[in-house]
Amino acid sequence: MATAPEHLDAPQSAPRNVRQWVAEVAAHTQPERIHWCDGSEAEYRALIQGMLGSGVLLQLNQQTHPGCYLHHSHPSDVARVEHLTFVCTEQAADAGPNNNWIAPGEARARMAALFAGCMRGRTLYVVPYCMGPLDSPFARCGVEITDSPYVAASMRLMTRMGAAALERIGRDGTFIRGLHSTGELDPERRFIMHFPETLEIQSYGSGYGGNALLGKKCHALRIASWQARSEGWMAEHMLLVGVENPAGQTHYIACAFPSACGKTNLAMLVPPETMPGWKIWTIGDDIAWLHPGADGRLWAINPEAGYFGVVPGTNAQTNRHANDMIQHNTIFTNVAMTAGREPWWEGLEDGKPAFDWQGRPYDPKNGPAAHPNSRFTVSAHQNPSYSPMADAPGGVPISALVFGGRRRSLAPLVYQARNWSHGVLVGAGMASETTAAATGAVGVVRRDPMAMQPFTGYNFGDYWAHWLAMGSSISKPPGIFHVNWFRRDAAGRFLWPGFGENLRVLAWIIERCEGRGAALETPIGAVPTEAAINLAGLDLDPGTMAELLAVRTPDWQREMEEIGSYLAGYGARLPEALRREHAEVLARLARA
Ligand code: GTP
Ligand code: SPV
Ligand code: MN
Repeated sequence: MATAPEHLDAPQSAPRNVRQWVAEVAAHTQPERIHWCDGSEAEYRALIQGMLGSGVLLQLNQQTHPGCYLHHSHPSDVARVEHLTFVCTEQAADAGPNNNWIAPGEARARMAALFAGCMRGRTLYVVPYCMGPLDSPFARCGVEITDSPYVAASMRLMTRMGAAALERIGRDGTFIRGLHSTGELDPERRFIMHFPETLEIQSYGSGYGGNALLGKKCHALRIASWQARSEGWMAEHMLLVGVENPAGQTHYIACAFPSACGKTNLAMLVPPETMPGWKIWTIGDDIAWLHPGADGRLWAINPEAGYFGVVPGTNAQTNRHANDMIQHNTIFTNVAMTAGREPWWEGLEDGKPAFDWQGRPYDPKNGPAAHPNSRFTVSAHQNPSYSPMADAPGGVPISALVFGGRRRSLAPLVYQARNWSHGVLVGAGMASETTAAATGAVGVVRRDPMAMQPFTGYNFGDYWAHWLAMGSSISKPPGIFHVNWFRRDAAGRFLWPGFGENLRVLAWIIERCEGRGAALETPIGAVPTEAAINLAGLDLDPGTMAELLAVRTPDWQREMEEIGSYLAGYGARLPEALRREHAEVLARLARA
C-alpha cells in the first residue's frame, strides 16, 4: 500500500520536497508506522523506553549511571566497513583510486532491491538534522530516514535534530537525502552508498555508528567534501580545540588524526597540574568544516553536536573530563558490564566485568571484555570543557593545522612544515597503524592522507589540488604541523606519556604560530630543540626526548620513496606542485 503524501502525519512545517521523498520511500519500504522526529526530550525518552522494552537497550545501574544504557550491536557489525562503502559517481575516475566505485545506476538498482519492503512491521523514523549551528551560514541540513530507533536516538545526541532543522530545510530549499535500514544485519547484504552528484546516501544492513548515523561520516565528510570542493571550503576529519595560554590568549587548532588515534582525547585534554593557567576549550572532536574568512584566515565550525567516542582507555587518569562526561545520560555500545550493571572496559581500574560486550558471562578466553571499538554516544553539552564558541555561527579562526598518526617508529613527536604546499605534502604523505574503528587487520601501517582515506568523497588527486588552491585563496594560512604520540621503545612501550602531556607540544605549536619557539631545520621540516618543549614536572628517562625528536635520514629516504610511489598512483590527477614538494624533500634528504 503506497502512502500518499497527505497521509504521512507530517508536521505542518514539513516542506513539500521532504514529504514527497518520505512518501516515495514509505511506498517502497512499506513501514507499519511513520514517525517524524521533533527532537524533544519527551521523544528521546519515549525512544529509550521503547528500546528498553524491545531489548535493543539494556538499562545500566541508574544509581551510579543515571540515564545510561547499553546497546549490543550485532557481533558482525561493530565497526565501519570500508570494503562495503562506495562512492557512486557517473565517472569512476571522479571517485578515484581511493574509493570503491560502482556506477550510480547499478548501485541504485542493487539498493532498491535490498530496500524493497524492508520496513514491513517496523517504524520509519524521519530524522531531520542540521550539521552545524542552526543559524550558521556554514551549516548544512539533511534528513535521515531510518528504521532504527537506536539511530534516531543517537542522532538526537550527535546533531541538532528535529523541528528546528526541519524549519531550516524549508528555508534552505535543499537537504541531503539519507536512507538507512538495518535490514537483516547480514554482512552479505550490507552496503554504504554515496551519490555526491545528487546529494544522496543509501545505507543498508548495518546499525553501527559510522555506517548508520548518516549525518556523520557519510554526510559531513564524504558528501560535504565533494560540496566543499565545488564551493571553495573544506570538510575534514579534524578535531577543533581552543588552547588558552596563561596570558588568557586562545588559539584554535584543528587536528587530523586517523580513526582511534587520539582526536577526542586531544579535543578535551585536561592540562597537567604542572602547567598552571592553561585551559582547553573543545569545539569538536571528529569533523571540521573550514571556510576562508574575509580577514584572510581560515574559520572553522564543528558540524556535530555530540561525540561518538572510543571507550577503552578512558579513565580518570588518562582523561578526567571524558571520564566524568560519560557517567550520566550516555548510550554505551559494546562495552562490558559488571555484576552491579555498571559499564566496564579495559583501562578502568575499578570494578570487574561480569558480562562481555556480547552479553555473555565474561571469560578471558573470549578476548577483551569490552570490544576494542566500543563507543560512547553523548551530547557535547556534557563535556566540562565545551567551548561557548562551538555555537558561534561564523566559527573560530584557525592558527594551526596538525596532522598526526600512530607510528611506532619514524615520525618524530612534532615537526612543522615549511609552508602551506609543503604542509599539503606532509598531509598527503600520512600513514598510520590501522585500528579497530574499521573492520580488518589492526596495527598495520597504511597510507591515510589527511586522515581522510576512508572519508574523501572524490579523487584524492583532485582533493590535494583543492587543498593547494585553498592555501592560495587565504592570505594568512595557518601553520601546518605533524605529531606522533605513539612512538615506542624496543620493548614496545610508548616513549611519550601522551594525553594531558600533549599540551606541551601544543604550547610549542602555538609559540611557532606567534613567531617564537626554537627549532632545528631538518629535511622534513622544523623540529623543536629539546629545550624548546616545556618538560617541567615530567619525569622522562634520559635520551627519551632525543629519540622522540630524531629524524633519521635513511629511514626518511625510504619513507619518501614509498610516498612517491603511492602519489604516482594518482597519475595525471596528482598536482604538479605536490610532485615538486616531494622532489624537494628527497633533494634535501640527499644533501643531509
Ligand atoms: P575516532 O572517533 O575513531 O575518529 O577516534 P579519535 O581520533 O577521536 O581517538 P580517541 O581520542 O578516541 O583515542 C583512541 C584511543 O587512543 C583510545 O583508546 C585512547 O585512550 C588512545 N589515546 C588517545 N590519546 C592518546 C595519547 O596521547 N597517547 C596514547 N598512548 N594513547 C592515546
Ligand atoms: C571513526 O571511525 O573515525 C569514527 C567513528 O569517528 S565512526 O562514526 O564510526 O566513523
Ligand atoms: Mn572519526
